[in-house]
Amino acid sequence: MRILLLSMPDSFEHMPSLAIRMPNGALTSLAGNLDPHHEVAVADLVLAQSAVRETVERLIHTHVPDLVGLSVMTFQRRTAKRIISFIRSIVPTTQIVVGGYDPSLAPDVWMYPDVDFIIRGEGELTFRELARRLERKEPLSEVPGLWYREGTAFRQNPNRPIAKVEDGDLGLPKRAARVLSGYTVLGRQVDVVETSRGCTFDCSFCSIIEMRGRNFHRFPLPRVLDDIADARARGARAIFFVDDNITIDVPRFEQLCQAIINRGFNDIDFIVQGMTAPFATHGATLAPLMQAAGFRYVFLGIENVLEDDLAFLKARAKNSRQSPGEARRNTTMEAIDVLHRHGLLVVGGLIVGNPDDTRESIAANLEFARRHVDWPYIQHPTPYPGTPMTREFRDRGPIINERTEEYDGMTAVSRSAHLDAEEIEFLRWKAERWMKVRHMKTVVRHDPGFVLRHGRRMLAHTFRGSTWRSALGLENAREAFRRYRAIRRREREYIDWPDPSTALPAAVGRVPPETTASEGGPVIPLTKVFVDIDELIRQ
Ligand code: B12
Ligand code: SF4
Repeated sequence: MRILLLSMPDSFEHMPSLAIRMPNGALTSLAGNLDPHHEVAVADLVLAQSAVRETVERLIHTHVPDLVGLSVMTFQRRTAKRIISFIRSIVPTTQIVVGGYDPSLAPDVWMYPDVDFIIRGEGELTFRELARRLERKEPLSEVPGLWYREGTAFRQNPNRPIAKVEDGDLGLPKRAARVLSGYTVLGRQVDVVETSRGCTFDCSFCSIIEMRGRNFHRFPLPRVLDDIADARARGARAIFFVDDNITIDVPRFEQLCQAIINRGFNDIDFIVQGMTAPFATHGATLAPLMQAAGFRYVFLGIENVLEDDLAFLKARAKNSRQSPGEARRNTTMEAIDVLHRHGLLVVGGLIVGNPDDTRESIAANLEFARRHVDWPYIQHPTPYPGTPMTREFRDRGPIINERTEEYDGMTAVSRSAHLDAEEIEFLRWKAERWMKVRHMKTVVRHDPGFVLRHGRRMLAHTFRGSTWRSALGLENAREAFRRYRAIRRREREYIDWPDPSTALPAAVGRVPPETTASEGGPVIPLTKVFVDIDELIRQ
């Protein structure tokens, strides 16, 4: 079969595509686990953000796929549906399969005529079986994890059990299947590698538990090293370990660091995410090993610095520890200190705008980020499908925005008891830009060439919406915020194609639209936005 796998172009505020364009690890893993005779192409559309429609059209004409697979997060839902409807307009017979977090956790919204298959949960084995059976024209009713269209209804097969990754059930990702290039973190070619899957915690905002239950599975370390070697041989100079929670097993993490050093892979910049408590507890041995292995950024799931908020987010346990004879204490500062002492940079993951948050509680978190983290990754609580927090939000009623394309974590879509959503977002936006500017010094030291070439555009991106008047305080910051939000809305129009929900009935025969669709106005490529803002700043 000829198979085309696509990840969506949508990116969000903390990952400006000018500086960060990461591959989607799911697609190469799916490709690597298909039977080898299939011809498979992987295209990460974040690499073609300003020409999505043209790129999809070209890929369809070049690869002439029998099956197209899309990987979709919730905030990418609208774009994915538009892309599907566009693909259908050029090749009506191609079969369409969707997978990833949104189709897995909100399958209802994917059961419509343009979609043939929904793969729920882990995808490799289900997808392999689907391709096999389609090719052999065998029935699909025995394929766990698969929902598929039968006439006008969807048949819903039972879930597939979690893969035994420790037993070698899964083959290595197939990076050779990628057909677009340009992956980068601040000018260094970046790749993603998995060392484990799953997490045993149950933070209320996290999708992982509903996706796969509470469990932790380790890939064998020799396989992980082969995977790193493959990414490195293909030019990666930065690698993001996309494990849900690598810090669940610290001794193994330390072995991994040692193995990286032994194999001489420590010329790579590694990025990893984890909880604060393991770093606080084991930092004295773990942090120096990480430093020697080449780790550079650690994404810390701090979530919040106030105990009441941590309780709401169910993130207390992972952020605290208790020594014998002592009261349980928060470990955030200990973790940050030990990482900093060993030259590691902290990306501070915080969530502000929780249902009981006041102006003061948000300010306390923002001030903490300003003082202690290197790069702020501050988000608002977002009701992703199937999470315990979403259920609570639906019961308590604070959700004010159902436009899932804005569920990127940076748009406040719920209010607190004391503040409306827009005010919450404004407070974060106002504080965060300056924290990002401060980090430029560190970036210049590590990647001077990149900053020299792109520094102005990076600043322009961070300050979208601002003018000299607002910078000098001659204009209310809320004006700049209003412009920033308008720019964001336009940026989200990644493909000029109508939403299938509204357009399908009229699109019989599927005629391309003459004008740009959408509430947000015409598509403005990001590059143009940068130039406009540059121009604005020049004035
Ligand atoms: C690494 C990661 C990132 C990275 C890299 C993203 C990338 N380029 O892939 C970064 C840091 C950039 C990131 C950012 C964001 N992320 Co993120 N991220 C993750 C994380 C930790 C791991 C994802 C991963 O690579 N897993 C390894 C691969 C192999 O597994 P997988 O993606 O689950 O794919 C499997 C199945 O889903 C399925 N599958 C996936 N796609 C497809 C497609 C087809 C056709 C098929 C058949 C099957 C299939 O099969 C795959 C193999 O088994 C997950 C959390 C988690 N615990 O998984 C969150 C997660 C995916 N992110 C999430 C979100 C919301 C975001 C952000 C919007 C905001 C945020 N919270 O940070 C941004 C936006 C990113 C952007 N595009 O700009 C949510 C998604 C929730 C949802 N319902 O949409 C998750 C689940 C975290 C959470 N909050 O619960 N993220
Ligand atoms: S510790 Fe991380 S991966 Fe685990 S449930 Fe909490 S947020 Fe999700």
